[in-house]
Amino acid sequence: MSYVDEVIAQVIEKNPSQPEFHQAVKEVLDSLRLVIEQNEDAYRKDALLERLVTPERQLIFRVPWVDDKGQVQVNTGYRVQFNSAIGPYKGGIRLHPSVNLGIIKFLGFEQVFKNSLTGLPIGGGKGGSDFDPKGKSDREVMAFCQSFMTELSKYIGADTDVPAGDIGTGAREIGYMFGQYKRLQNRYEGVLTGKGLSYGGSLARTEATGYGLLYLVEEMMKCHGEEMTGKTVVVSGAGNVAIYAIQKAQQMGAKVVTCSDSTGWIYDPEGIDVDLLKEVKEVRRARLTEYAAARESAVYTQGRGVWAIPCDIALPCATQNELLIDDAKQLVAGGCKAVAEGANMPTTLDATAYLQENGVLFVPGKASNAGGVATSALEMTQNSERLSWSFEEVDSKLQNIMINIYHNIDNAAKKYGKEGNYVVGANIAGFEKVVSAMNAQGIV
Ligand code: NDP
Ligand code: 2IT
Repeated sequence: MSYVDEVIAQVIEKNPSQPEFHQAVKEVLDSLRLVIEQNEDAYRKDALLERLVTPERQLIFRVPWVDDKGQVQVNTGYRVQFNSAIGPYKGGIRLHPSVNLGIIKFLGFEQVFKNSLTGLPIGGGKGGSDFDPKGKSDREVMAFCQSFMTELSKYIGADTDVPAGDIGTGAREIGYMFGQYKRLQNRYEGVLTGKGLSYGGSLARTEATGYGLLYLVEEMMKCHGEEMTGKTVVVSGAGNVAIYAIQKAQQMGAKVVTCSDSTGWIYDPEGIDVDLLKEVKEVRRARLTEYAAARESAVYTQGRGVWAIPCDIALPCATQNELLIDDAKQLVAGGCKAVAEGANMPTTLDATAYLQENGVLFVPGKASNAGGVATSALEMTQNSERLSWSFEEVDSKLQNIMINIYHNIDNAAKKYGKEGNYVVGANIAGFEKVVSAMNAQGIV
């Protein structure tokens, strides 16, 4: 059995009931075969792959808090500090009822390669809890965040591990967590990113993941002789990533005709009204039915369905495994030319293969959604030098980072004879830097 197959089998055996983690490891290791085969003996002797798929540290803790009725609730908190070869652990905190150790491990594993691709000095980690912020009062959210941070604060720090937002964790949650960290540690430091602008946040961090996604897509289209103007785009999700992806796509002259949330989706042939979407989701924290109620051109349908709409470009921006093989078939039938992941691992392995086999340009999330964490790293830099850069400065750095990522993954794919396969390109380019740092630091 090849070294890659041996390690994939071991991961499945040693981490039962973690299908998302298995999926992420398979995707990465499968596409690294070309590189690993060239160094198989040395890598095997150093157990390089075993170390790569085993987190440096995994924390699981109890998060008790009191709800508005006086009832004590207990959630589980996680922080997986996956790999610190190239910098402090860095990655978001997901608050969603579906969170479990396997989900946090898949996200942490992906984050290692994503952070490497940014070119910035950040290692990979991820955290979260099965707490559901939906329907909770601000006081309940604060009680949860304070309890979560009371435990987490022992293991993080500006030079150790710097969490940020993800599904269910936005500016409100980051604020409560930052306040509690400062109170417990008596340190005012950049321990979290995605902070509010009044206490050390970076301009453009809110927009960064969605904007970065479009900067990369625009560069890719340009390199394939296409421009964004006039393109029809379908987007899933209606959260932080989706909202700013829609906004930037429209600024580039494309028409975005869909968005979705966990209960249904919108088809708006006149183009999504971003201001209305922001009002419904960011201010009212409401369902998309309220968007449809306020806009005549919009049709709301319960359940899932955005991939059935014919488009030039599809941007999955909600969650993992939301673009399945039948969706991929619909996209191809509808003339889709490019799929770029705003979410982490939204496309299943068979759907990815189908898109690639049918000539669709496909960019994996670890490359195309790296703008969020890259801008988090820029927030860390600003915190360290106790300065704040202008929106334009951060945005132009973000743009350069995304353009560089595209060319790096494109070149890595070409170098290994896989031109146009950005999955291979992203995994190889991300891997090379991490491995070089791991090798230099000895067996740790
Ligand atoms: P948000 O919580 O802001 O938004 C998530 C959106 O996806 C919401 O519209 C939500 O619906 C929908 N959604 C979440 N879970 C499900 C589900 N199980 N089924 C259907 N719809 C779902 O999160 P973000 O926008 O921050 O994150 C979206 C994706 O992007 C995630 O995969 C995240 O890991 C990834 N990501 C985020 C980055 C960031 O900087 N925030 C950076 C890079 C990647 P509803 O409104 O009903 O809750
Ligand atoms: O998946 C991700 O890259 C994020 N949720 C952002 C992480 C960060 O540290 O900004």
